[in-house]
Parts: sequence; structure tokens; C-alpha cells
Amino acid sequence: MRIDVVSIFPEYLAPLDLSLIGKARRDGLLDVRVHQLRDFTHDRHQTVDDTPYGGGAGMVMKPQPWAEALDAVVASGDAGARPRVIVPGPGGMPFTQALARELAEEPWLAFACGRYEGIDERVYGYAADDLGLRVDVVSLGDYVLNGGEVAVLAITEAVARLLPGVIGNAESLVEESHEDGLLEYPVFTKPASWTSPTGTTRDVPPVLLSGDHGAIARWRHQQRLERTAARRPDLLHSSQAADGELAAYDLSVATRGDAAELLTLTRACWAQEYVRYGLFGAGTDTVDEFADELAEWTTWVLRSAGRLVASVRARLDPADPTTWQIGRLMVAPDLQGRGLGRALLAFAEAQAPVGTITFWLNTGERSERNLKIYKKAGYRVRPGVGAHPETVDLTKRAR
Ligand code: JD8
Repeated sequence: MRIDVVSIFPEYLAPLDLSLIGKARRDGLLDVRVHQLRDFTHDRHQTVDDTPYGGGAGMVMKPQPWAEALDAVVASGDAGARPRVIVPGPGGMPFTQALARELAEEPWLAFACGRYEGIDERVYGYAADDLGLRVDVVSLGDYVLNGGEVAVLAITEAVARLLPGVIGNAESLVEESHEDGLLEYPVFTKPASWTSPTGTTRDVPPVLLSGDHGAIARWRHQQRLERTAARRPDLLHSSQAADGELAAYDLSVATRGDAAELLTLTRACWAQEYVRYGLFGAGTDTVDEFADELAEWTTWVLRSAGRLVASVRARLDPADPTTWQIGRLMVAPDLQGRGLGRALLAFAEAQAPVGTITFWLNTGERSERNLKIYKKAGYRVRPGVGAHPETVDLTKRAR
């Protein structure tokens, strides 16, 4: 990949000489060229800015130096090659991991670093219409910087580390935050038991010392789900953007504090099963038992105006880390029939870790209503007896 950067502070991009990006450049995996905008001025003071038409504070960057700089960058490329132009700006489209993946597919990027109050708007039209370049304004985040250079450093690092050969083991790219919509799991290293300067001793979670890779994978995925729900519930919601059904509800990972309401919802739903199909369900569980089970499964609850109205849980099958078990899909009786169960099922599927092959769930062998929902969602009844008495298992191939 080739990256050109035009700035009045080229030294700002010096960090791109360092670390993995610097090595990638020396290894020929990345060709980064930084240009001084003032080199494309012709007056003694190398003027790149002037006062804004219409008045107002600050200065605006002049169009001519930018036009000549872009001309020079384009002209220095292979015949017919055209860079994709990225102009950092607080009003641009948000820079995300998805955009980083998209830009990493580009052979040639050109960054235009603005300063002052910004670049004369006619430069965007010149680049797009006269030079025929794709131009995108991209924002690093909802805060104000003094120029585009910092954004170019961040975008270049996020993009370049996705290029083949830049990161040692590409494996580590898989389970990163934002790569699959979940935040990363907590990491630990030696010593297993650490005594801090204040004398407090903290131990590494025992599961990580167990050597049981299935259990470690389950724990790590549960940590990612819990952290995402706690710190970035928007990411959980956005993973269901397709299906806005859940957007109207507050989604969170259940805690022991939710156990009593979960018991109530379960009793309400089981009562229906009992009335409808004479199926006797989990009528005996206590709140503490419900709370204890939260450690074995990741359980999500949906609230509407504070009321717990629906829930689902999921985990990696302890016996098969490629199977994502989904269970206890429940919707309050008064809210059934609106597609909430289907949306919550899709949500639970979407939380499956990378590498999941099969979705599994279990329901009453005579629960026609549930069976209809699951079959409509692509599940097929497994032959033979289900995991519990009077139940059947259903599976579906993961995406
Ligand atoms: C480029 C000039 C400063 C911005 C007047 C302050 C990105 N997430 C982001 N926040 N700010 C920027 C950014 C700011 C820039 C330029 C990017 C060029 N400024 C201007 C408008 C208000 N001053 C950014 N990416």
C-alpha cells in the first residue's frame, strides 16, 4: 500500500517511522510519503492561509497550494493510478474498524491534513470532479483537534496493522475489540499471584491456569460480552441494527440483582407452557439458583421503563466449543406476538464467538408455538430425546 500525506507540519508524522509501521515501511510492505504543503506555494512567505470570506474568527487554507499538492501527488503515481483521498475533519464520517478494514483494501491513500479553520471547500470539488478522485471526510471522534495530523497517525496505524505481514501473528487480529463488535477480554501475565506495592495480593483467574482451552474460550467470550454490555451497550444494540425490534428496549447482561425478576418471568412463561401443553417446567428454582446459573451462561435482559420484559441466555457448549447453546428465550406474556422473541434469538446468535459452527437450543417436545418460531428461524429438530425430559434439541448451522 502507498500512503501520501500532505501537511504544513510534516514532522508531526514522524511517529510513522517507529515501531511496527516503521518496520513495515523498511520491509517494503508500506510506502509512506509525507509532503510539505508550503512547497506548493510561490510567494516569499509560502502563504497557505487567508481570512475567511463572510468574516469570522481564524484563517482558512487557500485552494491553490492544495490543488498543486494534489496534482503533484497524483502525477507521481503510476499511469492511471488514482489515490483515494481522505480528509480528516470533525464533521466527517466516523472512523471505525469497519472503515479501517475497507481502507486496508485500497492500494493508495492520500491524506490531506487541514489546519486553521479548515480547507477552502472548493478543493474538495477540485479533487473529486477535476481530478476524478474519491474524496471522503473522516472524523476520529466527537471532539475538536487543531488539525488533521493526529487523525492521520491514528488512521494510518489502524489501517496499516491490517495489512498482511505487518502484525506478526494475524491471529491476534481476530478477537480484538471492534473486530467483531465486542470489546476485548481482560489479559493477564506472570506472576499468577501478584502482590502490589500496597501489599494487596491479586491472583489471575484460575480458569486461565487450567489448561482447559474450552473453558478458557468460554470465560473469555463471556468476559467480552459482559464488558461490552457494561461499557458499550451501543455496540450490542448496533449489532442488531438490522432488526430495530430491540432498539426500543434497554439491553444489558444480567447480574445477580436481576435474578428475582428473571425467576418471575420464567414462572410466567413456564406457567403458559404448563397451561398450553401440560409441560411442567422449572417451577422450583430459587432466586439464588437463578443467580448462580448466571455464572454458567451469559444472560441478557431487556427492560422497558425499568420492567424486565424479556430475556435469553447463551454459552459455548462445555463439551463442544464450536457449538453456541441458546436457552431460556422468554418474552413477557403481554408482549408476545410482536417478534421480540425472534429478534432476541437473532441477537443471541449474533453474540456467538468467531469459530462457532452450530447454534443449539432445546424446547418442549409439544411446545408447538416455540417449535414454530425456531423452525421459522432455520432450526431443525434433532432426532432422539432432548437434553431434558419431554424436550427436543434443535440445531442450525451458524453463518
Ligand atoms: C482536521 C482543522 C481544526 C476544526 C475549527 C478547530 C478529525 N475528530 C476530529 N476533531 N477535530 C478534527 C480536525 C480538526 C481540524 C482539522 C481535523 C483541520 N481543524 C478546526 C473545525 C473548527 N478548528 C478531527 N479527524
